[in-house]
Amino acid sequence: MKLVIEFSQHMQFSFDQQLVDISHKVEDGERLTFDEGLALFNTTDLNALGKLADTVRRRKHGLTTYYNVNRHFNHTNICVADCKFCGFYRRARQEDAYTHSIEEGIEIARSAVAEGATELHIVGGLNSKLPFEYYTDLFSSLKREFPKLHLKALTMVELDFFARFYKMSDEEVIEKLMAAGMDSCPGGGAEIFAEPTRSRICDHKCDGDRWLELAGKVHAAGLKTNATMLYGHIESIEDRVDHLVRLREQQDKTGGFQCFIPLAFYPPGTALSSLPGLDAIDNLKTIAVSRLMLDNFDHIKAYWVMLGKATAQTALHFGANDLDGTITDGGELTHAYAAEGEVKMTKQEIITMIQNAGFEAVERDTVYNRVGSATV
Ligand code: V47
Repeated sequence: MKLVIEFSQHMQFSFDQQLVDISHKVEDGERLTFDEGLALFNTTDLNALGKLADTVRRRKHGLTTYYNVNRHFNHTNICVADCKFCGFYRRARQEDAYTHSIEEGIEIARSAVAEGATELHIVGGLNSKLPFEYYTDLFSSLKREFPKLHLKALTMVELDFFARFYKMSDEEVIEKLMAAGMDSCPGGGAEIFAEPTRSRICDHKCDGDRWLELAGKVHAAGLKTNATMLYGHIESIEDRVDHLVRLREQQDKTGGFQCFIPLAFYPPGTALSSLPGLDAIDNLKTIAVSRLMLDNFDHIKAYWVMLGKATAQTALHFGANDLDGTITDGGELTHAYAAEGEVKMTKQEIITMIQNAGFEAVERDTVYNRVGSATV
């Protein structure tokens, strides 16, 4: 009770009266409404917003901040979609279109494992030149060579494409990929669910309801998935809050999301390159509002590659409890959206970043089991 009173008194220093009311709900662990989500985004009182999100973050995780040792493998950049925000994809006939062989995938995994990676993050374009067996062979070959390497592979958009293109049921696609070695799914492809915004930036992709439906089916099959939101392009604040509320509703139903990652749009090299991109204030606000709205998500990740290191580190005080990974040598997609051009960190760098922010660094595996110790 004392905490509530103290916290409420703090909030009286806020010049935004709406945050005072919201703070009472946050203290009582009550769910915030759509309109309260809008109010959080619209506040200019960044300190009060950060304090609220930090309260929830500390209640859930104390000082613990997670990172992992991982690597991205982008098997192909050939894609039949035409997403306006993407600087990675190519058409099959373009000179710099590529598809990695399974042997190349194994070599990339080998060097990642040698550097201590516990996770391979595998995503690529929607490539109509590849047979479904490419994926099952890739996963089973990787598992044969590296049985302990966690394959966090394929977005809901890729699974949707497989079901339609290879004419299989969703369940069959999921079952075959799991049998081959898919251990969990990353959160990409969610972009922004709200229409007409989604159609304007990625009209060849499955819609928001379908993305959520597939996530539910993967959860039902027993795998964890992540969720993302691409923001800072042409979406409205209402679109962002709608996205968070729809994820929260899906999580109530199937419970398999382990982590939410707001992805800051990086315009260079995309069809939307004339847009200005994001500033630190909007990035920090989006992390904080995500933490406050997604009461049924355990983890909020500040993805340092897209946020930049300084903002990601600051985000640990705005509700984030995870920085993603060392990435060792990011795949081609990672290079396409890296805000500061950097795609890898050493384990010591990431630990120092967390400790200098006043938190305790914990290495995790993909499904948030602790691995190793916090020192190298
Ligand atoms: O779906 C593409 C986004 C996503 C750009 O699950 C862009 O742990 C910014 O989902 N600017 C792929 N973003 C990356 C992704 C991800 C990354 C890290 C961890 C996890 C996880 C997932 O990247 C795409 C799209 O939303 N994206 N282009 C761009 N120019």
